[in-house]
Amino acid sequence: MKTIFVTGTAGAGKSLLTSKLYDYYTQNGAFAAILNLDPGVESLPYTCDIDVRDYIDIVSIMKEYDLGPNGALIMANDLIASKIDDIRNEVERVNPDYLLVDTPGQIELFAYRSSGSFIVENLTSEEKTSVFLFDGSLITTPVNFVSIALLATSIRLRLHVPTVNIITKTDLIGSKLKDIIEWSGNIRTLENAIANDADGETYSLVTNILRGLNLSGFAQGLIPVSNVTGDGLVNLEGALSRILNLGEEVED
Ligand SMILES: Nc1nc2c(ncn2[C@@H]2O[C@H](COP(=O)(O)OP(=O)(O)O)[C@@H](O)[C@H]2O)c(=O)[nH]1
Ligand SMILES: [Mg+2]
Repeated sequence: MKTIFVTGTAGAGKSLLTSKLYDYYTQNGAFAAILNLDPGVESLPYTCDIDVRDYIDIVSIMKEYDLGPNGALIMANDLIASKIDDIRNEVERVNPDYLLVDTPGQIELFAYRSSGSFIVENLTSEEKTSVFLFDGSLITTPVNFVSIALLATSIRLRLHVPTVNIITKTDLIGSKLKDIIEWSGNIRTLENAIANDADGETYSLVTNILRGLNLSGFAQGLIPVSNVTGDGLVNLEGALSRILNLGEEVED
């Protein structure tokens, strides 16, 4: 069983991508299953095979502990870790080739509380990877691009798994996609774009951050994907395979 954690900022398209990856693997003859880790979500664009909402109920937490929705979400995410044995048993019963894990809408609840990295570490001992979604509609300026890259790097530090970076919503951003691909491939082009876009103080801060990020190859191979048209999914699957299957891709 190979596990793929789908991460990214709120609204970046994690849940929709999870459903598209599920369809992609299923249509290509692989056995895929979805684990929803978002206790607060109301509707999802797929049917879950394993659902954390079967274990944790936000409304009861709000009532029982007299919490508002945000406090209850934080508590719910921490409680998930205490259900890890049950969740793992369910995953093992289903035992898919590919387990797709949709993470909570608010990524900070998952990545920056100890429960997230605990779940990533303890859900399975087999191959795992993560996909980080750069929301295409948020990274249309070079400064925003660097700030999301910083977040992606910070989350990678927290989760400790190999990560494939992708841009979503490419169907919405038109010719901006070409700029973003250029920024991601060439630090000089990105620095020039920041110089044209930002004041001196911002330029100095962002370019210093950028040099640090560049050393870690932060945006190498940023893959453009549209969850609506399906463009780029084949490239994403190829990149995931290179990590998970040492290059052996699912059959076409
Ligand atoms: N046009 C377009 N919309 C998208 C894409 N990915 C997600 N969306 C929409 O963006 C919104 C948030 O997506 P969702 O998957 O719920 O984001 P999540 O919070 O990261 O799980 C939904 O209305 C999706 O239909 C995409 O690639 N293109
Ligand atoms: Mg979601």
